[in-house]
Amino acid sequence: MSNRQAPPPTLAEKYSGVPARLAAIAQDAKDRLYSHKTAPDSVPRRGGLRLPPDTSREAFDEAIAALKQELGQANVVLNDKPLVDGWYLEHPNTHDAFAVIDQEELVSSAIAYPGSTAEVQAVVKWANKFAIPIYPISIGRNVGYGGSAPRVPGAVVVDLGRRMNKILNIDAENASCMVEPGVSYFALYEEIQKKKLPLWIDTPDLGGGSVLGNAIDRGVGYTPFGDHFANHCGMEVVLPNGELLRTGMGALPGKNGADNPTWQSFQPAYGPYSDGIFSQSNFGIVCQMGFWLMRETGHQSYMITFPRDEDFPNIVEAIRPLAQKGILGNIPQLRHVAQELNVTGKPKSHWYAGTSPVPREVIQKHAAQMPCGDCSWVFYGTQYGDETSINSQLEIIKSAFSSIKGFKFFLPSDLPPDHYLHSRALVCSGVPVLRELDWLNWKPNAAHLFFSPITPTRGEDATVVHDINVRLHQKYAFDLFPTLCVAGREMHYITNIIYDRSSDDEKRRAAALMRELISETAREGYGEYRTHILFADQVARTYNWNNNALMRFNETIKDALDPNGILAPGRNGIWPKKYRGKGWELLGDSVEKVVGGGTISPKL
Ligand code: EUG
Repeated sequence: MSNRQAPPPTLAEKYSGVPARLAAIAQDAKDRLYSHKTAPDSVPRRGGLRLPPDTSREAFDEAIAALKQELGQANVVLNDKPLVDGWYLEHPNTHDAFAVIDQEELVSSAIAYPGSTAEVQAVVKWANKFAIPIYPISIGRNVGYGGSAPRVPGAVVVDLGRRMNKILNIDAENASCMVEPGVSYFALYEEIQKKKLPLWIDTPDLGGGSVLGNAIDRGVGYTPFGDHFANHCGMEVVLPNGELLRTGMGALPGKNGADNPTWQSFQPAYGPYSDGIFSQSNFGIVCQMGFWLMRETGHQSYMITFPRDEDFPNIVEAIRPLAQKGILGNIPQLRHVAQELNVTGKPKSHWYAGTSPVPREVIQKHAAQMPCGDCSWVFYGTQYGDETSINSQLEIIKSAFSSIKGFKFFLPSDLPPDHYLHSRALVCSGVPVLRELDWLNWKPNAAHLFFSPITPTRGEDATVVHDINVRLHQKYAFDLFPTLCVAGREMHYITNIIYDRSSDDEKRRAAALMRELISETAREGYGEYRTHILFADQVARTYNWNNNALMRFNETIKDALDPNGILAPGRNGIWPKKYRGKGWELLGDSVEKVVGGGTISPKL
């Protein structure tokens, strides 16, 4: 690579850095991404410091001075410098690095860095006293869903990860751990290797995220422990009034002031199971969280290709019984062959000269020359256990797919060393990597949005959602990149909408595409499991059965726990009383309308 960028931070240098084993890969990824960048690193701020809603500069300065008293001068920083998007390993905590609307809209006024749970409580009490909204982030790598950006412009971002990044415990006997918000998958993995423990972590496709943050956003990984929220055990939470709560067995004090010995062993304890309300919500700040770890085991990843686009429903039908019987022990991915092109890290222009979506026959022509061959769907699976067991599982799987004519089975040894399957094999055995960053070489200045509906694992339902995606991606002229994470009863049908963040036209189309995807799939009865903060209002309002009973319930909880409405207003579409009915909700075409100019911040 001719243009060498400054080296990305390593884990030894920074809690959010990359392990030494991936330093060279990270450098290459950075160099490649920056080689496509045509936009400047930053532009001068037009608006200057963005104040919290209804706050004068004078009141803000007084509040900030008080916060500095609590946390120390160095641990409160004004967000008044030019905004730098950076990239995955050097990401901002000031704004959404993948801004869809004006870069200066989803911005904080300041960033606070608490160093302990007690300091988080102090920040919360401060926010109540000064009526300033706060927005907690763990590491801030919720890429494609808003990153580290607050939903309310001018909120104070509480960056938990920078000073709260300890692995508090790894219990090798119980196969569990307890972490703070700033512990990344990379950091947890490296610590377990260092201690030579026979344990696996579970990582999502990219390893730089927060273990705690991903779990409370109900993210997904790819070992048998891939449901991150389901595999957590115990939380310590600061409530919006500053009170401190332990959930599960943690509520029962251990002997002589110790933590309860079963805090990481038994999830629900006694009484209502409260943990769920602290996921995808704005009801509390999770400062510690326990996780179950998997015992290491044998594993074998493989790839199966299917020849025709129309095989799609039959593939889904074949997967369902395999998953329900537990033959598939993890969450496999089913991808369209278009992804075989983009996971090479080569730009779209390498494959196709036009600006329209790459035509199907062009994808076909290229795929025919690649290791996957001319195919349509690619299944990435992994089997677990000892060799004999894996081999018998693989026979069952091949036999199940044999109803689909022309399927082809590949082991990693059948494919060249740079093929994506080798990366999949790492992720599916709990080794966090960076390979998925290659998607972002598709376009110059690339950013992306995830559209993430849930469908039953049934061919008919999956086809409805897929057909909507095919049609609407064509309508808005985006390449369709579906990745399906398939379980026995449901699948996460994820599409990655990749746009050039220097183009208002692309951003407007991406936002319009999202909005129409959400509304069309909802009309058919399907809903998203997670979404970008700009679409949270729309998604939350699709869950409106019985006159919005669920949202009214959430609002009741919100108002009881957070009467002043200081904690992450608008997160997951939940607005505190103070904000409701004043035009904060982004519904209809309000996101598209403010692309290229305008504000999402009405008067309170
Ligand atoms: C992916 C999967 C997700 C998600 C975002 C991205 C996969 C990308 C299952 O959830 O939310 C390759």
